[in-house]
Amino acid sequence: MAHFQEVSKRSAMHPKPAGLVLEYGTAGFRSNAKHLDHIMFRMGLLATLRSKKTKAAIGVMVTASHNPEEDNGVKLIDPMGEMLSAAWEDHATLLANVEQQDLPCVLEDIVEKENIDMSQEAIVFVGKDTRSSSDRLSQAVLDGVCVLHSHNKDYGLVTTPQLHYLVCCNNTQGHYGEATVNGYYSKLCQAFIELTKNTPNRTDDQKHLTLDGANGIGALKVREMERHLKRELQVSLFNHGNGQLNHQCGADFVKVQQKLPAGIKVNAGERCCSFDGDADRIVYYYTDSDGHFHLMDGDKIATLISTFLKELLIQAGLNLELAVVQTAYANGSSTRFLEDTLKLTVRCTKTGVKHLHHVAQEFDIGVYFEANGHGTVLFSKSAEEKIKQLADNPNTDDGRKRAAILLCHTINVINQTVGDAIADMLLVEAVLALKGMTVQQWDAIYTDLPNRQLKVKVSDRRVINTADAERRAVSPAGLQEAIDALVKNYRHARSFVRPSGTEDVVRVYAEADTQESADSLAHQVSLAVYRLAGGVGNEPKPLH
Ligand code: 16G
Ligand code: MG
Repeated sequence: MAHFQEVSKRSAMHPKPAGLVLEYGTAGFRSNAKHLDHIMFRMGLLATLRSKKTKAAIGVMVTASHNPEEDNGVKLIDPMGEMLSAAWEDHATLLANVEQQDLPCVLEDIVEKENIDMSQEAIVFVGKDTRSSSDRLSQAVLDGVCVLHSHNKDYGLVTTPQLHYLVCCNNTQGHYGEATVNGYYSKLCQAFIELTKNTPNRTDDQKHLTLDGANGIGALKVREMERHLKRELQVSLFNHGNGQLNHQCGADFVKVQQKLPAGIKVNAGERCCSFDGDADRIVYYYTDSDGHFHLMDGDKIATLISTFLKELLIQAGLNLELAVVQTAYANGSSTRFLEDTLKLTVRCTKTGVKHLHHVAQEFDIGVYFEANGHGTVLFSKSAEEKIKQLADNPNTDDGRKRAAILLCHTINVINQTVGDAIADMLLVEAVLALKGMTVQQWDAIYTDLPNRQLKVKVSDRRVINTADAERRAVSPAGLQEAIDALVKNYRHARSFVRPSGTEDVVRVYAEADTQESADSLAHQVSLAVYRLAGGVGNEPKPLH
């Protein structure tokens, strides 16, 4: 226990509320900020152990993303900027829930199990979002880091993807970029300027974008980035911190409500986008002259980007496998377009960024997006090398060279460590500029099938188990058969249910040829869940 004597004393300053049990879920720990002080301290400890184990910098981000202002959360970032490995998620849950007197024992167990050399130096990078609780909570993380005598770098206010980038830069000795926030802006903005510099017909309208910053960190950081863009992109920023975080604004609100966020002023036909509270999600939209709202969600963003990449690969004459990774929530029309029209490999995974990220790593180029706007593009090392060699080869003909150079700049504008609203925004803007495409033309690539998402409360959502990337329910008995029978009554229909990883509910998704059908199917499937999976409260009511 010798290593952890000080921890024992210090942890008394970060008491665990009696009876509180939290789990390291799809996006780390998340709860009301009042309950998180001990979690933060303990994640400071765990990050230090992870750093000793990996002999690399580890990130700790304090944020609750799109949750309301009163919540907060924390997630750990692994050496290459990826999400914490699954085995360590279990350590995190264990450490979070142990009573204070047993904390040294659990730490010893982790050290033993992971064979950690405690004399190894450690370094932990800490970042936070703009929530009023984030300051206090990131101090608690730093307290945990310091009690184990680890080095730390407190980056203060940064977006989640910026911290992922900073960790990756540090651990690749600057190969991925300079490990500063300024280094991030200059890498992305230089690539953006290079991409757009040969689009002489780009009008002022095309250079202008309206952005809803969700009153969060993304807004602050876009302001900071502006001078690097040299007016090649002019952003009208709304919800820049003048209102409440995520309240009637932000990517989650716009995606779920399918309407404009509060607090923005925009004319019909103008291109807008929304970030979420920690700027790792983005959706685009516009309203037409009839006042109809048009959403370009993660599926449409993935389609635009993969169309662009496929064209460049053909122009460059490069034979690299390009694949798109989606979840069950991807609109059926997007999957059909990607497979049938673009002739790309499409893979479906379980919900949660880390699942998509891992599958995308299997391809030369893996585009991954969740419908809710989380996503990025991954290039394998060998794909990057082939592209660079082609761009640098003096014998490459002009057409192929131009395409290879554009691919090089595309690689640099993307944040390959994790989905990044700022990087994705710059990439989408560059693609629209290069293709001379309006937001309306982009929207028209395919038409979404009408769909509906509902939630059902049940006494224990763990009774629902799924298979086939959450598209089929294997328990409780009879549920999948009931869903199959209902789906047969509608045209172009599909439906699935899954237990939420972030809320105590079962989620229901349905799509069909008309909105009425999608609504009716979603309701009937909700009833099946309610009846077969232990629904609580009132029976779900029809939507109409
Ligand atoms: C988390 C995930 C997100 C996923 C969502 C699903 C990350 C960084 N975030 O926010 O990818 O879409 O959970 O929530 O992985 P649900 O399980 O409640 O439907
Ligand atoms: Mg987020």
